[in-house]
Amino acid sequence: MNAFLDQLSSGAAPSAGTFLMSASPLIAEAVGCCGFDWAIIDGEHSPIDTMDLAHMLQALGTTPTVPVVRMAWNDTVLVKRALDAGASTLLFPFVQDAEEAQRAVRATRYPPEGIRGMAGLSRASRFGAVPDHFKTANSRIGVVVQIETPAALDGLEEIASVPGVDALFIGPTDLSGSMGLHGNGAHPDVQRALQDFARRCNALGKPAGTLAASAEQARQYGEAGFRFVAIGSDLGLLTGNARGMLAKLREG
Ligand code: 3PY
Repeated sequence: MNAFLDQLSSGAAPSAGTFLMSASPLIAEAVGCCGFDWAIIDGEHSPIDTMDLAHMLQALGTTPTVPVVRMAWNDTVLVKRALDAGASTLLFPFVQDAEEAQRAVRATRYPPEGIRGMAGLSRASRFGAVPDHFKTANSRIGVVVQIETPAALDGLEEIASVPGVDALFIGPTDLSGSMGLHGNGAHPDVQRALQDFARRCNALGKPAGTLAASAEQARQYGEAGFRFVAIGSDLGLLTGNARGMLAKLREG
């Protein structure tokens, strides 16, 4: 009932995505035409607001790439707006314990399972055209929580066991920051933590995801048991290629 979760349960591991940070529906559509299984519309580290989000969802909706929306924070009001705009899979940054995971899940569910506010005329209900929207919407929502600190790793089993937590994503950069390693996701201690995370998620029967810097690293993460891996971002692909091209030109 949820396109992202369906991919995780049926696709060959790992499924491949990328981050969309440019707040551009045109770029979202272009990326969606490249063959990614899914793309994370990044509401945490970009200027994307709710209207940008609605337009980017419209654009991705014309492509086979499934949208995941990363919230700026685990905030009930922001969740309500993202879901009303038509998001159906949400990624929650910086979830620290089971209570925060529970709060995230509850924000995504209409009563009685949760506290999502009810509005009849939203993109989510096709402006009222989806029959029984309020009764059926809960079963279409996917919740992915992001693990970014040693404390969250300590409580991984409790967080993953919260009903409604469908998958877990480990952020190598923030994890390295909280480990005192200054954003160095490639540090051996961070890489060991990632491997352990994937192993434990698999033991719990929950799909593990992360971010890779390259296709080669994404393949290695797949071998380590990750089920979904983002490779870079629209801005990273653009700036990386631009800098590489100019460096080649200027050394020649
Ligand atoms: C991280 O690597 O910390 C992330 O949050 C991915 O964007």
